[in-house]
Amino acid sequence: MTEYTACPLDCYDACEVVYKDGTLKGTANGHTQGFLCPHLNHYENFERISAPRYKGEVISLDKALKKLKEIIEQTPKHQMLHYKGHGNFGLMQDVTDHFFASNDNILTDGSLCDGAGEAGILEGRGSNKNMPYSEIEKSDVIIFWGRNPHVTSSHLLPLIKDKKIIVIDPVKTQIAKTADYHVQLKPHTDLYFAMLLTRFLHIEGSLDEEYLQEYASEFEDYYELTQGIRIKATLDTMGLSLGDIGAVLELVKDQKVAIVCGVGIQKYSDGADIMRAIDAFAVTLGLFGKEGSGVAYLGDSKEGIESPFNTKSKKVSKVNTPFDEFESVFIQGANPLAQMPDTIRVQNSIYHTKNVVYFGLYENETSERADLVIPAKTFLEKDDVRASYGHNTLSVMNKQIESEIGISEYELAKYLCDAFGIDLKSEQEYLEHFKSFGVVKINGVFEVENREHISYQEGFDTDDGEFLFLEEFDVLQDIPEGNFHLITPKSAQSLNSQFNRENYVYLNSSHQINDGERVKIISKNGEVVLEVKNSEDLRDDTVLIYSGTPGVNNLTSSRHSIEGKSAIFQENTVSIVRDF
Ligand SMILES: Nc1nc2c(c(=O)[nH]1)N[C@H]1C(S)=C(S)[C@@H](COP(=O)(O)OP(=O)(O)OC[C@H]3O[C@@H](n4cnc5c(=O)[nH]c(N)nc54)[C@H](O)[C@@H]3O)O[C@H]1N2
Ligand SMILES: Nc1nc2c(c(=O)[nH]1)N[C@H]1C(S)=C(S)[C@@H](COP(=O)(O)OP(=O)(O)OC[C@H]3O[C@@H](n4cnc5c(=O)[nH]c(N)nc54)[C@H](O)[C@@H]3O)O[C@H]1N2
Ligand code: SF4
Ligand SMILES: [Mo]
Repeated sequence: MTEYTACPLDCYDACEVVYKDGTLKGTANGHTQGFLCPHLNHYENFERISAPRYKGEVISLDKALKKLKEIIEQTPKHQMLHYKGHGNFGLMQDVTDHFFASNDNILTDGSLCDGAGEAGILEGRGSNKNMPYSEIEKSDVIIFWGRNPHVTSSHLLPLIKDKKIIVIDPVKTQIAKTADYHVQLKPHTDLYFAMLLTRFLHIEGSLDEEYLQEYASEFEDYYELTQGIRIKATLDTMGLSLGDIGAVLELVKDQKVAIVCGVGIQKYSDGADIMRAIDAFAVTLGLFGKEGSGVAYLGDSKEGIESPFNTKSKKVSKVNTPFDEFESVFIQGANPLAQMPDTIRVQNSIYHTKNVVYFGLYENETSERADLVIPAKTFLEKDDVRASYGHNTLSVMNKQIESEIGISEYELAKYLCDAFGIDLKSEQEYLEHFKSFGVVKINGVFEVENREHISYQEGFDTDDGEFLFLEEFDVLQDIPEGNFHLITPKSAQSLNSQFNRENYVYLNSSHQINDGERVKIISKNGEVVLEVKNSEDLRDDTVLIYSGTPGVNNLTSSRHSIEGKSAIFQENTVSIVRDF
């Protein structure tokens, strides 16, 4: 048994791990550099579900599996839903899709995460090929645009020590505090900021003309579009000045620039357009296809890896899933009762589902509602392979320990496939299949073979190889008086709803509400009561509640983004009520 495995969590870093004498450490080679993060450092201290239960009563695993089989048998095929989240990023997680798809049940599509931004990338570039950490490391200047590296990608930090840093974020994040320049813009105004940067780059005569001729010949039309923005009025609404634009342009001109975007920019109905406007700025600077330059976002962690599993099925969206149309739902690696938008809708809808099965590690809102609870094995107790959406490493996850608790995804799928007469290969064959997409590179790192380090060197993947610019946009509207932007970024203490969850609403002190006072936050969709913490890192028009905070999604809407079938967690504005 080798002591090497990898962190299973939904995280850009996808760290490789050594498990020795009962402790987890980062591997010394590669970007992990011997360090993990609080989630993995304390991984084995978090209390997990230790036994299956049905209707509140503890039962044996055998009985739980029989019960599951019975539920599936008794449910009409199109009333059986498999809802899968991102609790574990191992590629073997999808083995259960194979069972449910082959059994003619329903799976989900859509995104609670990066879907809107990805749609914008696909429209502009024709494909979503990411800029990996190894290229970010070669840049001179980094723009962290709606991305919080100290919290969500801390292993990037050692790679960018001596670089110029620009941060574009409504919050004065830790990286913003030491950055060369911080643009603390109003939430949901990035589209205008990106378009203005492009317009002024042209005015200053700093375009990469040759590059535009070859790969983005429609630029003049786009420039005309950017002229539709009323500069002064727009900057006033954003809370910025011309000086902010000048400062950013000064730092990026004639440099190798990596624009490192996160999901913060695109949790809006027009998230695709926002991402596309940022891409357009990068195109205007000629950043694609060159070493140490480009745009990093959440890549597709499965890029370059073919699935061996059958996943062909009818699908319903995971953003506004109509649970009430299903007699039974099997929920794996997810906590939809906290993490889906519009929790009140979700609660009302899932109330009508006769059999809710939860297959996971921890107790939460969803396990509490579930009729049948089946504990999973942790990543230390099963074999797997994972890839990353931040870099190109393919990590083999070797089982480290045996445990009496729970069942792995493969074993559960095997039980069901045998029971329903569906073909399933051996676990080893699937693991070998996934490993076959990797190759050892000169630096010794095992990487996904078909992923490029520098993408778009021969132009874009659109029909004619050219970048496709946005053709229209809506004029910036300010939010109603007395309302505030709600932003819901990631917390350092939790991974969405896993581990230590936050319980606060963060406000700027201009509200003159003391720490510890409980206030009611209200949106069009619902309300939540939380204790206040003041933070000078916030703008006075912005209310912050971290993802994973119980009740945060009472406030969010289950509408989809215009493109990308994605959730729009930050579209709703909120008001604050005291003395309720
Ligand atoms: N510790 C920890 N790590 C995580 C996670 C976690 O929950 N905890 N979750 C994982 C997951 S699922 C994901 S998808 C990634 C996401 O990781 P990130 O991409 O870093 O995502 P967020 O923290 O949601 O948002 C990043 C930044 O966007 C800013 N922001 C919010 N609204 C706007 C806006 O309108 N414009 C701009 N310019 N910025 C804005 C926020 O203030 C925040 O600093 O992190 C992963 N890693
Ligand atoms: N308001 C707001 N809501 C958000 C977000 C936001 O920024 N703001 N972020 C969204 C984003 S980006 C994402 S990705 C989603 C994430 O939403 P979810 O995918 O629901 O993620 P988690 O809350 O981390 O819950 C994961 C569950 O997986 C289970 N689990 C962990 N490991 C395993 C395993 O090996 N096997 C099995 N079977 N189960 C396991 C754990 O018990 C845990 O309950 O949330 C979204 N919701
Ligand atoms: S930084 Fe991310 S990948 Fe690394 S140990 Fe922490 S959660 Fe896992
Ligand atoms: Mo995510």
